[in-house]
Amino acid sequence: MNTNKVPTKPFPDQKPGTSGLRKKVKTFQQPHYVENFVQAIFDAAGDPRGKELIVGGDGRFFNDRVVQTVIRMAAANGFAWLIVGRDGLLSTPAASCIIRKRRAFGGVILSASHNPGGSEGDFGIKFNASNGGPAPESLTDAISRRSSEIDTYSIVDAPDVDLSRLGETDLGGTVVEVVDPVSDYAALMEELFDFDRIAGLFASGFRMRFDAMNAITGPYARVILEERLGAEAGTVTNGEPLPDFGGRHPDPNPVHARDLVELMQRDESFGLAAASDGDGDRNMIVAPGMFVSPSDSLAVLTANAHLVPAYSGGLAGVARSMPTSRAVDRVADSLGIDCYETPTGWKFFGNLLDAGRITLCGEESAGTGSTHVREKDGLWAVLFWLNVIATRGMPADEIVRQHWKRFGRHHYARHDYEGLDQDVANDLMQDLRDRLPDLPGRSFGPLTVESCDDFAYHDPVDDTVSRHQGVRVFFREGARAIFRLSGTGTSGATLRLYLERFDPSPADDAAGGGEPLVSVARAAGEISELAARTGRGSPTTIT
Ligand code: VG1
Ligand code: CO
Repeated sequence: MNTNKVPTKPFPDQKPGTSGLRKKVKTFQQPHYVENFVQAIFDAAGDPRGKELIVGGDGRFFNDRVVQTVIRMAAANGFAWLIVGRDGLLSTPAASCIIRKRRAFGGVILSASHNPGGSEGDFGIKFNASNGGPAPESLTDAISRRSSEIDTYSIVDAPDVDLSRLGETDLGGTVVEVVDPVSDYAALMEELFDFDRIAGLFASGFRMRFDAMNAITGPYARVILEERLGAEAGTVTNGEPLPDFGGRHPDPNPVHARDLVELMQRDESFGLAAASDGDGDRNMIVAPGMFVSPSDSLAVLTANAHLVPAYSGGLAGVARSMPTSRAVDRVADSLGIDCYETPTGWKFFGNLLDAGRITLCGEESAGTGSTHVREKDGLWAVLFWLNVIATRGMPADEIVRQHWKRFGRHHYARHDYEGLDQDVANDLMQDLRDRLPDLPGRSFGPLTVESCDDFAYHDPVDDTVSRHQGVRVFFREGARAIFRLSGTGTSGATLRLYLERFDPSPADDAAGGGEPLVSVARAAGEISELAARTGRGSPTTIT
């Protein structure tokens, strides 16, 4: 079998963002674009010879082509063994699970996660290291540097590997093993949770709805929820992974999965509704009559972790991304454990998890996870909720209300301003940073600024420092506003404005969210001159 060394020229735009390299499909379809980036990964990640690599993706448009390219290039670069999900499919948490289980060198995951798919949509490639987690910043920087100087890549001359059948194929000395994408992951879930108890809950007539959004989690949810746990047939909806996700935006939030929120308002026979995103690492939880904000969900799961077999021995600590509400901080305080605050993006949790400093972690963007893998994990979070509901014998909305009574409530919302001009967005952030020293003591409507800063993270494990991770403004009245620019978008700039306000003795109703945050949003708007600079009177999306 021939190995070709193909001459190439660098592309200027191959710097990974919050989670891998994400671009329009059309960008990835340029000749050599995929190959350059994959070679940059292999060059930066260390000597691949004789090692094992995990390969799979979320099934979006172009997944089937790129997976074959990665296989041919991995063979040419000397990997000994490739584990590929059947049909080139693997959810992000399942890939992480398999990397860890096989003690592999790492994994290449093909996904643009919650971004839309289809030929006009987005594609992405990310590398996970041998701990199963997203490449840390030092490695993504090295990949980006390598991509800017690359002049050849290696690829074997071979026909496509048949990925529809399980088993092993030899590709010029490299074994390509096609595996069932679900089985290792399902086995891990069975170790973590009390499956008998959850099955008992379903047997007693508990109903739920899981919307897989025609993305990767369909096959996982069907096997685990319907086949193993006995949830009624039809529990999993939109369960077929489709290249364009059925035309929907696979981002599980109250906007893109509104029908779930409506279902839980309308139909009292359901005890829980949930959804996941394109690559299966996000979770949306809807209790009867109530959307559970991801920040609240992290706090509730932390407070109830002792009820789940895997976490019954106690938690080492917890972590949340900086914009995530401080609800979990209160729980950590009452448990007497550390709570770390990291920049946005899962890669920052890796060191804390590896060092045994934390057991659970999460983000406001519907990501929750634990030491069981090194990625956030959508279905895991749903099983966690089911385990807690089954053990406490209490409806999910009641669990949340009791939580608020005990700890107080952090009202929370995220306002996204999408498709902004890049320069306008950059200037807004820069001017905001410049004005920070003047803000403390100033009042904006009923709120007075207590303190503010440009968030920098000092990793306590490896001492690296990540600066400019978002501007934080704290108000005396228990409110907080955070500004940062998205690192996952593929056109223009997205400004994210995160609003939070603490209420120590919340009313019993589920609504909230909006009203207590109006004055925080106004103050944030004034401080940043948002409307004047962007010309926008309101956000594109509120979640
Ligand atoms: C967003 C979220 C962040 C998440 C990231 C990847 O990043 O805010 O919390 O980790 O997406 O999620 P950004 O930079 O656009 O704010 V996924 O499920 O798209 O890999
Ligand atoms: Co995702």
